Amino acid sequence: MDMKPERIAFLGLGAMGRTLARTLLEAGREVTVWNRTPGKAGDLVARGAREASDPGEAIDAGDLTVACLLDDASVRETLAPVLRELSGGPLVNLTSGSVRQARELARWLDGHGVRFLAGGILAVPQTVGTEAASVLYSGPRDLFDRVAPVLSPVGRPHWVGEDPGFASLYDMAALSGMYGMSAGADHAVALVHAEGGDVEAFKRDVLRPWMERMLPIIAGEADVSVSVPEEYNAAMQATGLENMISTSEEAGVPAELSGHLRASLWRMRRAIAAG
Ligand code: FVH
Repeated sequence: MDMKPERIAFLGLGAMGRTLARTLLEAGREVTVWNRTPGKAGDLVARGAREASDPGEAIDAGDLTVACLLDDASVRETLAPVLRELSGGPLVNLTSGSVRQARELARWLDGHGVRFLAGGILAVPQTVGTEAASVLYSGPRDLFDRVAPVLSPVGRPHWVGEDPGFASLYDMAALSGMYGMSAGADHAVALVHAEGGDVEAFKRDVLRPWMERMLPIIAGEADVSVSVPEEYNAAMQATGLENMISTSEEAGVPAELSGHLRASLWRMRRAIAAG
């Protein structure tokens, strides 16, 4: 692969795609953009991007193609007519999708001679290009080593393995953790609100400092097994969870929000039953 890192073909100018393309331009990359619906490239063109009228024209102008589209279906729809242009060249897909979709996409592209790196963006448009952004990649390590310095301005590159499904896997798993934390915080606030507590003071003085102290422990001890560390008193923990569920029921907080408590209680009871 003879890649001049600064020449990037960028497919997809949604909220995320536009931000990524702009960040790469600002970092001095040469970017040719394409979007299905014309008219979204104006500010990028003003910053020095070239606008292509179809994906093939963009791919021809770059040494590295990056796709950031809505979903797997839109990626396939966009790439199917231009597989010949892509052949031999590297493609990075920063479109979110499932693990199976990423593996099947990799097989499909491999069958057409396209060198492929799967990606998962752990950022929102507002954090792209900042310390808070990272991008997960999976696929051939040598390809990652070449591509990572080119795309690093958008977010810290992090390779998670050869399996093309792993970028999606780690992305979706990390998001699941985040949504779980968010559901937990919503539940806590709903309890305080339902019982007449001062929600703002609770968030500021109790919840936030508590969650900050607990985060390293939660992240470090998360476990796929249902076993409980020896030092835990499982019966006491189960009683604590029952108290949390009773508090929710008494406060009339919707059961959906306490689903994670019931799941934890189920795990704890299984661990107790297993001795
Ligand atoms: N925005 C975010 O906060 C999240 C952060 C984490 C990662 N996601 C994923 O990034 C992908 C793109 O997200 P986005 O925010 O840019 O999404 P939209 O603003 O909705 O833009 C979608 C683009 O996809 C194009 N598109 C849709 N369908 C097709 C199709 N059939 N063929 C070709 N292009 C298609 C759409 O084009 P248009 O509607 O303007 O013509 C936009 O360029 C996504 O996977 C997130 O999950 C973002």
